[in-house]
Formats: sequence, C-alpha cells, structure tokens
Amino acid sequence: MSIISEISENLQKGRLKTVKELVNSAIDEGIDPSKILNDGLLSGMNIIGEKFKNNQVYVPEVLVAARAMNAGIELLKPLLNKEKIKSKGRVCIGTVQGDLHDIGKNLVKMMMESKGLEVIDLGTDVSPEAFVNTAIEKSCHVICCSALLTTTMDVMSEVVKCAEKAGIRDKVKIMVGGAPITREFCERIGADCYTSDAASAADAAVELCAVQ
Ligand code: B1M
Repeated sequence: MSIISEISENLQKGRLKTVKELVNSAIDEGIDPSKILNDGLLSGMNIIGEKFKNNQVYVPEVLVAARAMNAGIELLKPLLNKEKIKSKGRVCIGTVQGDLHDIGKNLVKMMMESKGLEVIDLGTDVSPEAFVNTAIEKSCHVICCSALLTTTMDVMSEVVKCAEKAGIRDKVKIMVGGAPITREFCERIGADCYTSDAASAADAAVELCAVQ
C-alpha cells in the first residue's frame, strides 16, 4: 500500500498519531504537500463522509477522523504557506451562524493565506452582524462565508442584507461556499462569488481584492 493510501486508511480509523507519523514520512520522502492533502487526508475524509451519509459510521467516528485530519493539515500548513509573500488584500472568513463545521473553512483560510492574503478567522457559528462589523472595523475587501448545512445556508442571505443595511455593500465583496452551496444560490441571494473548492476560493479572493 502506498503511503498516501495509508494516510487515508488511518485517517478513516481516526488514528491521529499514525496519521501524523505518516504525513511526516511523506513530507520527508519529498511527496508534494498538495498531493498529501488531496489524495491522503481529503480523500480519507470524503470516504468517511459517504459512510456517515449511509449510516455506516456515526458522529464519534467522524469526529476522530476530523481530528486526525486537522493534525495532518497542521503539519502541512507551513509547506503550503511557503510561497506567502506580501499581503494581497484582507478578508474575513467564518462558518455561518448555527453551523459548527470548520474543516472546509480552515482549508479555505489556509489556501488564502498561502496566496498572500491576510485572513481574519471568525471561527464558527458567526452571526451576519459579526461578519459585517469585522469587515467595517478591519477594512476587509471580502467577506467569506462557509456553510455545510442546508439549514444554515440561508444565513448567507442575511449577511448580504446586513451589509446592505450597514451601507458597505458597494465596498465589500461577499464570497460563499460549502457543500450545499451552488452558483445559482449565490446569484439568488445577491452574493458576488461562489467557488466549489478551497484552491479556487483563494484564487477568486485574490482577484476580488485586486479589483477593489
Ligand atoms: Co456534519 N454534516 N453534522 N459533522 N458532516 C455533513 C455536512 C452532512 C452532509 C453529513 C451527511 O448527512 N451526509 C450533513 C448535512 C446534511 C444537510 O444539511 N443536508 C451533516 C449533519 C446533518 C450534521 C449534524 C446536524 C449531525 C447531527 O448532529 N445529527 C451536526 C451539525 C452540527 C452543527 O454544525 N450545528 C454535524 C456535526 C458534525 C461533526 C461535529 C461530527 C463534524 C464536524 C467537525 C468539524 O468541522 N470540526 C461533521 C463532519 C466532519 C461532517 C462531514 C462528514 C464532513 C465535512 C467536512 O469536513 N468535509 C459532512 C459530510 C460530507 O461533507 N461528506 C457532514 C471535508 C471538507 C474539506 O469539505 O467542508 O465541504 P467542505 O469544504 C470544501 C468545499 O465545500 C469548499 O472548500 C472545501 C475544500 O475544498 N468550501 C468553500 C467550504 N467552505 C467554502 C467557502 C468558500 C469557498 C469554498 O468561499 C467562502
């Protein structure tokens, strides 16, 4: 079995220590950090996601897998952030109110930082007011909202309305993403940009900051 498959397998079993050891070995072997991330960690998490959906595993298994994934990501961070240069713009990011999923949001943040953006991380369960107040106080070019639940995605529409109400809608761009979000949803709520994955989110944010 390749080391990448071993990372995926052990992540699915929630073996944090082994995942860390394997990620370190993969780094030492000179394997591309993006490959370790995408084909090892993310692919393992996707399999757990499918099993969770089919009731083959339950919340505790998902949590230990998520913990192992975050530990692996921590080791990769410095390598993925290596190309960081001077700030290309400032954004704030968070998972919307009522939603505690943060793995995807953290990946988006990491990719954005690796592209040279300054990222203010508001964490999870972030209210529309918190997004907008931060954008005002910290002069953010972009507000980035992540949601993983169909029950929380509509909070994004509230973020757009809140920005309009605060009079900053023409000064700040609003980006949305997360598993249930689509381009059509983005357009319907009047947000500016939807991307389906962390890497394209980072590219899009750089572009949005450049035109402001
Ligand atoms: Co939850 N969960 N979960 N969960 N969970 C999902 C999302 C679900 C699809 C599972 C399922 O049923 N198949 C389902 C949602 C169903 C729905 O809404 N239709 C679900 C549910 C129901 C729940 C609970 C309600 C379960 C319960 O308690 N009964 C509960 C809700 C808690 C809450 O938030 N209030 C819950 C809890 C949890 C855990 C705590 C156990 C854990 C979260 C741990 C954590 O995040 N710290 C968890 C997990 C891990 C998942 C799954 C298995 C994996 C999510 C994940 O991290 N994926 C998920 C099933 C799945 O997605 N297959 C599931 C990996 C991550 C890298 O992908 O976040 O999609 P993702 O991010 C991607 C893109 O979407 C994009 O980039 C990322 C990488 O490229 N992206 C953006 C994300 N944000 C972006 C922003 C952008 C642009 C792109 O611009 C700003």
